[in-house]
Amino acid sequence: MGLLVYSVWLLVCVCVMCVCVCDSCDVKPAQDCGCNTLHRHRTEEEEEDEEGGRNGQTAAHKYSVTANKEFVNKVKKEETLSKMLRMQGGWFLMGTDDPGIPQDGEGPQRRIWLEPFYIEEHEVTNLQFQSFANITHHVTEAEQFGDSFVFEGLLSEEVKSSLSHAVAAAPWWSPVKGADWRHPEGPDSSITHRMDHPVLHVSWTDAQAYCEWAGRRLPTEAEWEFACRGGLQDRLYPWGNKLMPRGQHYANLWQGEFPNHNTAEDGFTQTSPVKRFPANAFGLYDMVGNVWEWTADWWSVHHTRDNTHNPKGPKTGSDRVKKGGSYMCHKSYCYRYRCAARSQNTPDSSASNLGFRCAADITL
Ligand SMILES: [Ca+2]
Ligand SMILES: [Ca+2]
Repeated sequence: MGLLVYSVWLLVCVCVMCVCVCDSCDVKPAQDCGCNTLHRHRTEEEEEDEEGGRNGQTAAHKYSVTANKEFVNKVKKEETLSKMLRMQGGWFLMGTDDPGIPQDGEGPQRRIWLEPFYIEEHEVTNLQFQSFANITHHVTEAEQFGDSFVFEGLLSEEVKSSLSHAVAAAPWWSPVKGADWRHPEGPDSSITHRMDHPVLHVSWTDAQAYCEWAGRRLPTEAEWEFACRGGLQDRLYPWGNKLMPRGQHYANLWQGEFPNHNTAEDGFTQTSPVKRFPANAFGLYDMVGNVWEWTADWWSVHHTRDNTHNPKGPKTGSDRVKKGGSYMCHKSYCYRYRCAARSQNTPDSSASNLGFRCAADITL
């Protein structure tokens, strides 16, 4: 009996000790030294490496982390991309026999057949390009070169005083050091309050890279013009022949005297948020005005009058075609905010009024 009582007492003591030790395990180390809060800030890759090592997991675990990251990026990408609208294609009249700027190769007017295609409903925005750059770490050509062209009227006095030279034929353009898509007017500017504005300072190559990442492509010039015309035939603008129907502004252009006085009667001296002006009959925004848009085609001013199917422009060239004009366009010097109008730049050029939108084939 005495032995039994002693055994029970011993058992109770051991249990109590267990509870005490366990209590101290749970609470004391954390309260005493705070060791569990010590860690360095590491890159995601370093964290992945350590996690793999700590868990004794190697290739398989790293693969699942990579796969997870890829999945997250895929979701981010899908959330990022613009809505695309289906264009029916078919025959349409491209160009004009009444060119506003004949030397640009706006004519002759010719019959073009297009297969159906998709095109994005608005210009690619800063927010969208930021997602692309964050995920892919794409470095634009302006960032690589260290400068880009900015309209002088937008520059701060500080940046203006640092300028070395302007463009002889267009003195309102200056190459500005540190101007890029994140800093549209040079190093002292930002896009923070312009995330829904079109991205600027992207070269044709940058635009191409974005569209490729998106699983899309740049529109051909013919596709872009078809989309611009909104089903209307032989009209100047995406909405008709009158620049301001019922006295309303239908595009972000320049009002006043270029280049010294912009009255911004349409509400904007610079770019505007996408979709701020009325869409055309196809539901597409800012086809003319806001920013110029890169197309896939090489530049040529010579076109055949012959009926053509799905033209893709010349096979080679030195410049790429851009369409639609920008917030800087005024009839007095740049009457190019018409669907038939066109202009060009070298594929590595970038500027504070040039952006893009993507298109895609329809795969059934
Ligand atoms: Ca304007
Ligand atoms: Ca545009």
